[in-house]
Amino acid sequence: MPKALDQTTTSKLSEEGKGFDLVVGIPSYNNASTIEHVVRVSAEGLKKHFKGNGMILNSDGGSSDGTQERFMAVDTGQVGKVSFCYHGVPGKGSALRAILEAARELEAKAVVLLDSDLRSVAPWWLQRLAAPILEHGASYVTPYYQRHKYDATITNHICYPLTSSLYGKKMRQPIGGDFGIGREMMERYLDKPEEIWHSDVARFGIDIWFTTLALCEGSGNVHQAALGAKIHDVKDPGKELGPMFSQVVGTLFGLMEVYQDRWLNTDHIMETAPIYGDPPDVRPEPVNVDLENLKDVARNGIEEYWDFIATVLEEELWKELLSSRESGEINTTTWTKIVFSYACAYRNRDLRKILIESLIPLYFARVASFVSETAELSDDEAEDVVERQLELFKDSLGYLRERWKQ
Ligand SMILES: Nc1nc2c(ncn2[C@@H]2O[C@H](COP(=O)(O)OP(=O)(O)O)[C@@H](O)[C@H]2O)c(=O)[nH]1
Ligand SMILES: [Mg+2]
Repeated sequence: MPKALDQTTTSKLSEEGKGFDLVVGIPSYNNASTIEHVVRVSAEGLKKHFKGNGMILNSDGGSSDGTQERFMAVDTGQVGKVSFCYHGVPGKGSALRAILEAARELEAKAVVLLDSDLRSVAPWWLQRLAAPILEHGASYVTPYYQRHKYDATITNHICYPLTSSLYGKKMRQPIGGDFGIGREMMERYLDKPEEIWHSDVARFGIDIWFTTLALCEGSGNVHQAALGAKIHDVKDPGKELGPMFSQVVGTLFGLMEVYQDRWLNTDHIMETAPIYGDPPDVRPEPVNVDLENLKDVARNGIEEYWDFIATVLEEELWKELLSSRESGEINTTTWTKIVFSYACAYRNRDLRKILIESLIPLYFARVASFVSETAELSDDEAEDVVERQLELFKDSLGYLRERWKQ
């Protein structure tokens, strides 16, 4: 029985037929100005690469700007589409749960998820995200984009190095948002207990939850799809990043406990998940960072949480932070140990809120340091810095394991 879909939507879906090769799912919340392009491109992609054997779904969070009307107004020819409002905790995760339930009703072989604020999406993205599943036995596909060196900082400094080193599979964009999901993982996600959908998984924790479960529970391979540039609505880090950071990082840390058997006593050889397709030659749009402001925010936050931070970190590590308190920057070595220490502390449910709050200024300081360090570097050269940071995470797993067992 679907939980995030109402009866009306379920009956509407039952009129559409069953057994589609591909369902494209588009979550939205007030994306009227951008969703039409995503629908048009999806229809084109389904016709061109899947003989039209697919459907397009829109799972909306109760938009007040006419997003659903815009979605429905697009002429998609023979490709069917349905727009609905999901039920449950408001958030991206609930929207995606409803899409997976709908895809199960439609008996789709695979689902491709596309954000409704994408501008760079092209018809061939559908092929890249779905073919590894439909033709090569993959269970799950993450996007592989070329991004500007200052874009995707939660990914670069936490999700990518932590997820890759813990679970032994390098996936460059574990929270990229545009995913391919096969039947097996669809069922696994939907079979999880109801309480999951009352956690941050119902919000922006969904991406890292999808990826981590695919790595830890999936029986097939995980792949990456070369998609070129990701151009979408940019967020103001100062205003909008806080909730997203806490939902993503909180979910990631929480999953480390669930899947500790996968990393606590096992040393993986870290391998890169296969990249499907040639990365197109694109230059991502530059992201501007106000470095002085970032350092200020970092310094102020570190000051505010200084005493609490002292309770999380070992004394020696905390002392290393004395200079960061002045500079508003944190180097890779110190950062790695901070992340590991915080992950260990996160097992204490009572501290979770303040842990994440106090990690945010430290993370800003790491980003500030990265920005200074790579100011004169090209995107490719900055990428080497990200790779070296990942290597350091991997080489420091002993520190994490020791602290975890204390
Ligand atoms: N239905 C629904 N969709 C959401 C919600 N929040 C975000 N989304 C969708 O999830 C996708 C990603 O959100 P976005 O804000 O662009 O996040 P980012 O690209 O990861 O920074 C977009 O398609 C949003 O419309 C929500 O509360 N409800
Ligand atoms: Mg976006």
